[in-house]
Amino acid sequence: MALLISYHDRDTAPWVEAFRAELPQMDIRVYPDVGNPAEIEYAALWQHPQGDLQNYPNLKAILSFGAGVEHIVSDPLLPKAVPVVRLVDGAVVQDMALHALHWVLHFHRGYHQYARQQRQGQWQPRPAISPARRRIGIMGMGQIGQALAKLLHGLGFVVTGWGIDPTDVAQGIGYRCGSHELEAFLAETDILINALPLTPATAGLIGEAELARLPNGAFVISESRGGIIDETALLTALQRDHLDAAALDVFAVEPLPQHSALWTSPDVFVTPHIGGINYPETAAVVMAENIRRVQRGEAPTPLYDALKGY
Ligand code: OXD
Repeated sequence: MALLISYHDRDTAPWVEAFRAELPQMDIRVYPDVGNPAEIEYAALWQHPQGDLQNYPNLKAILSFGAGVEHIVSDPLLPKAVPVVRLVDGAVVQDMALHALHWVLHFHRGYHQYARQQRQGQWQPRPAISPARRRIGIMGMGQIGQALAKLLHGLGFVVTGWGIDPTDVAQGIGYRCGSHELEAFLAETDILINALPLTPATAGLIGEAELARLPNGAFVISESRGGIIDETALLTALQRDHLDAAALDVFAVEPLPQHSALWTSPDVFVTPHIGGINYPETAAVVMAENIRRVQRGEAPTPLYDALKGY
């Protein structure tokens, strides 16, 4: 019985240590030192070499190192009968909420403008509004969206979520759902936050027409996946001053290509997909518990749902 770790571009030593602490009986292998492929029963993956999963005839579960699983399910040779398990770790949920909160406060208080003013040696307090007059729209009300909504609502912001399906939200938080409510949701959003998973239903969801629905001077924060907000349309809306600024942590292509105009736009803040940090000491606990569930004959959770696309 072995667990294979295939974690693209990461130091796997802390992960091996964390999994050993959680699963002392498990033989842990790190790709490409797979050993006998027939012994691999579990695979923990982030951007594995496509087609590789075909080599393990006794796989019982595939565990993602992230909440998103498109890096796994896009593999055309994915073994269809093996469950794919998303990673929902409270520590990452909290980090993602804090990442978005950072940018909300940054834009809400105009710190991006003060940074510019400092470079020009300009002492000029700017007009400000209270949180109670700032409308935050969160696309995607999964665990991250819900945690963020509660945090922002608690700070006095006006918060509305949007999602594809109906869902329950905490008291005081608004919710709109479905494509027929997207326009209205965007029209009443001063700071738009993208916390949606990338699925066939969300790919390219926010293009030129949708960005045009946002009020003049709106802000965009994207932290779940690129490919949902059209980057060219976003740049155009910023250049035309319809939008004020954007903070992007995720991109259609990662790493963000050197030639991308997003790097040099004065209105765009680029971070390299660091919104949620994956800590081995918390994530391995969640992933190991899922492995134990499979060993006990129970379903791991949350499972990738091919119909929903995440
Ligand atoms: C994730 C990520 O999917 O880190 O969790 O992007």
